Amino acid sequence: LRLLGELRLGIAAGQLRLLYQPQVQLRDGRVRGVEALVRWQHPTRGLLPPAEFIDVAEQSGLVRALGAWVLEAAVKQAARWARDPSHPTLEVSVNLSARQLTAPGLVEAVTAILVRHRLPAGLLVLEVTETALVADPEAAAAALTALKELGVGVSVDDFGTGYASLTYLQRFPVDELKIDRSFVSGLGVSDGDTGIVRACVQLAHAVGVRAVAEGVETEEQRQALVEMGCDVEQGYLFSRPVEAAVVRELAAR
Ligand code: G
Ligand code: G
Ligand code: MN
Ligand code: NA
Repeated sequence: LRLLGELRLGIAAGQLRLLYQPQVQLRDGRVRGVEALVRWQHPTRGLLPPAEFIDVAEQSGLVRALGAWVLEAAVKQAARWARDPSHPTLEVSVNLSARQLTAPGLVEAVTAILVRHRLPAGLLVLEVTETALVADPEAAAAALTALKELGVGVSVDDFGTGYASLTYLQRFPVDELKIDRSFVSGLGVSDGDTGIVRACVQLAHAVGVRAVAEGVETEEQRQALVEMGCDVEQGYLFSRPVEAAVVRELAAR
């Protein structure tokens, strides 16, 4: 509860930060986009990762204020990159909590932020989890359909770890599957994990969406993904989450 109070004040006081982790096209090594990852610069406890405060925020409803801050900051940065002719255009992926996805007014809020910063909708991708989709399928389907009409991309995060059935791939208009890093970490080591990753890539392509592998840490994992025809990698092998200024350098090379 103390943490919750501090977080409420911290959001108002501008203590949240965003780091960005590059997402790289396996075809040509080009940085296609980045995932925005929130951090809290706590006045006494240092830079806190989301594991330390997202759950508390989610349970209390404060996650809506946090989510609104993250969307605003990420879109603002994406618009800055989009105006900068010295490096390629970057898509920016933003994590949505389950509550954010189905809260009334999400689509209006996203629209207003895109307009305010003049960001083409196609440069924003929203990451949702399977859990968020099954929690309230009707509301989720309505939100995703409206986001799709707006031109915003939708990605299913932690794919393979949730409880959604495959029918939701037909029901929900998604553009990308992010294969959970628990499977990617076993690539080449565990036959089971290798088979799961291959099946996920094939499934993504069968329904006409992009396959992204998260948590890619070794050259062996990358090679296996290239052979499977996976589209995009994200992970420590290419880069940890970094400041916006560093993204600029990584994308330019
Ligand atoms: O950044 P890190 O690798 O520690 O992220 C840990 C978890 O926190 C991930 O599951 C990620 O989806 C989640 N997360 C990171 N940033 C945000 C955010 O802005 N909003 C929400 N809801 N979750 C986030
Ligand atoms: O759940 P979500 O996909 O949003 O999680 C992103 C999280 O994964 C962030 O906490 C990020 O720091 C972490 N992450 C990103 N790349 C790697 C990696 O290569 N290895 C590990 N162990 N974690 C990673
Ligand atoms: Mn994510
Ligand atoms: Na994930």
